[in-house]
Amino acid sequence: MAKSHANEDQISLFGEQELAEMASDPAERVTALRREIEHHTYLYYALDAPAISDAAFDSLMRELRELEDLHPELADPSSPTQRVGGFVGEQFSAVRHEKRMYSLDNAMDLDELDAWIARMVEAYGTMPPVCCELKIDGSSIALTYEDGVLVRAATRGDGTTGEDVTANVRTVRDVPLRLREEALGAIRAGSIELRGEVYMPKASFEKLNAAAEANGKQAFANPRNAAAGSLRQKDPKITQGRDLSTFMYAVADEAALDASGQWELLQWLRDAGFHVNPDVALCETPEEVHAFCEKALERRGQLPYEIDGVVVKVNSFAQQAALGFTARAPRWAIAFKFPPEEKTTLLRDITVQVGRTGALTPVAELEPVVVAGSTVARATLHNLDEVRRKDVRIGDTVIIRKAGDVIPEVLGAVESLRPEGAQPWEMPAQCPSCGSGIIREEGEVAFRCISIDCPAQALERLEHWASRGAMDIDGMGTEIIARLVESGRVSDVADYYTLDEVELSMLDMGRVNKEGEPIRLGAVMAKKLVAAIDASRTRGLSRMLFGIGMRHVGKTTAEVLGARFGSIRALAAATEEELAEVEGVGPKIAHSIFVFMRTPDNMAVIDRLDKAGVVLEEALSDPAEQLPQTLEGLTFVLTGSLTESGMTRDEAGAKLKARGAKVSGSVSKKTSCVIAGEAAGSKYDKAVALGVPVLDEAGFLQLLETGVLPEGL
Ligand code: 0OW
Repeated sequence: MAKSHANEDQISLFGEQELAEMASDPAERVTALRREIEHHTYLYYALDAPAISDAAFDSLMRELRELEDLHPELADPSSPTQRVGGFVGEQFSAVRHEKRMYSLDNAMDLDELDAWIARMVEAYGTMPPVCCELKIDGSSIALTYEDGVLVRAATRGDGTTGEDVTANVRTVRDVPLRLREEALGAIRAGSIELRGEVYMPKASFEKLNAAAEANGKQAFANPRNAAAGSLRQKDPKITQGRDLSTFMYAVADEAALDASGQWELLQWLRDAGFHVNPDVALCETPEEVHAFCEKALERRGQLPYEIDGVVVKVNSFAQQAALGFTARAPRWAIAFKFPPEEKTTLLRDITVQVGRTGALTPVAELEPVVVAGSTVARATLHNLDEVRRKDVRIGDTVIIRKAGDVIPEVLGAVESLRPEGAQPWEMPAQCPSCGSGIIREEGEVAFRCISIDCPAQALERLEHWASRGAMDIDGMGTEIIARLVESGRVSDVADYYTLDEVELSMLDMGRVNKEGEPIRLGAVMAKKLVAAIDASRTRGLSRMLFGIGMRHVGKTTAEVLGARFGSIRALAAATEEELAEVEGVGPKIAHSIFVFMRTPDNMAVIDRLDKAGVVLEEALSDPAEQLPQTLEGLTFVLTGSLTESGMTRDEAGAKLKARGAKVSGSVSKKTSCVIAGEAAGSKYDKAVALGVPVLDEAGFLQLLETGVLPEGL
């Protein structure tokens, strides 16, 4: 290949004469085109200094594609035409990071930043030179190159294990598929791993969300989530369309590169063809660091990408090595986080959302306002206590805050701007989703809709009823339930028992096949489902009481209630006092059951279950059958997992209670014995510290056999 006389201001890598010579030999021409295209990619993305127009660039790409199509023998995965690959398999394979990808300790204000600087001064007598960089609010990425060719891209994951997203990252236009020749000399090993941030520019984020909302799809909360989500697409073509970009800033192992510090590293990254953020400064004094941070904060709104602070790093790699790392983060770096940004806007209305578990949440409907880089039009007001505490009223001018990119918060109202006659807000008397009554249990902040027929809660309730621990309707998964609800065919659990095979087989699954026809559940699945629904009729009262979803009635309480009352009629007839007397059922749970049984909608559903042949009885636990209450008066605590018997903690607890024992969640001097399964945690340590007897799983199983604690425990 002709010697290249690369220098930045030349348009082309090659002289006219050389280009002409290459026209005859396709291999030469292809290689030259690849280098030329990489060169212009470098100028455009790494230096933000394009030398030719997009149209000229596209024509070079077109010629290269045509030549490669004509000469498959010249194929090369690192060619600029090979950015978009095929479908990624179902799962992304796990990638273990040889060198941990640390996070950063935060300085939430200038004082904390100065405290970090003081620690550096203490270590070196004076502030060592530090490199200040903008803290890009994106998704971290690790890129591995072997002999200068990109071989793998991985997400950060938990810092130790990430996901292989190579196919998707190859589509990010400023990620070089091959490092520039000039930079290879500084690499000490054949393989090198570089790290940086993948981000989505603000404009692309707004466009993407507008399109998502237009299609009734879930919008992303912020550009960082959008970047992370775009990296994890199964289809690289979707990633390619998301307009992602990178800023690279680190090398995994400094020993792999001939560079003495961060400033030099960033320069090498640029020379190697990477996109490096231009807003970098090498600072010698704390004042310079402050000035960089203030300037960054001022410019934040104008930048085309989101930043949430400044990263300050000790520049020298030798000094970095001497300072080392804590478990979480390097000692030689700190992230100065920008203070939360605040704006005012009009509180147009307060609406109420009904969550999947029936909780009613007040929501502030705002005049849209841009806060910390993204538009805010709604913000949760959490609950009535919060609305009262902040005393925000419809029509108020309110103060909104967003700390970085997290959920916006309503801080309060500007009283002096309050419209005449604005009244304190009241929680509606009925559930906005179904019109039923709402209650707030004492000690609870949330108001809840008490109907089990409430559309907003339908999905959650229907899933719970069908789940393994409840009525266990095999195959009745979330997608099918969602389609049954959306088709209006099922709105509460009793509806399950009215479904027939034919209509189920026709259920529209909300997707279309290649011919654009709706995909339906089908006869085979419908047959299986109807059989599973039938089988669920005879699960018995306890499982039904757990499945119907009374508040505070979990699996164990349902079992105790089933054994004590034997039928839904007897349970429904019980007074609050009778309920509260049952072992493990206190006044709060008794009240919840009592109110539940006196809500017409709920009894209507139970009547329909009864008529549908769902068994609502079960054999009373005959006191004579009761096990000898040999553990009466003893209190046990369970910790760790009972791997030998596979018993859950609930099941183990029920077995102890069946022998008269009490089971508590925390260890104290009053604890009679701690059952410590595998990987027992702090409760075990506390038992030892307090001298509380401990039984391992084998000892526990023996206890269940004999019904008494081993001698001398
Ligand atoms: N987000 C950034 C950024 C940066 C690394 C090197 C070792 C530990 C932190 O712009 N400019 N420089 C670093 O340096 N990290 C950054 O982001 C980190 C990655 C994971 C958590 C932070 O977001």
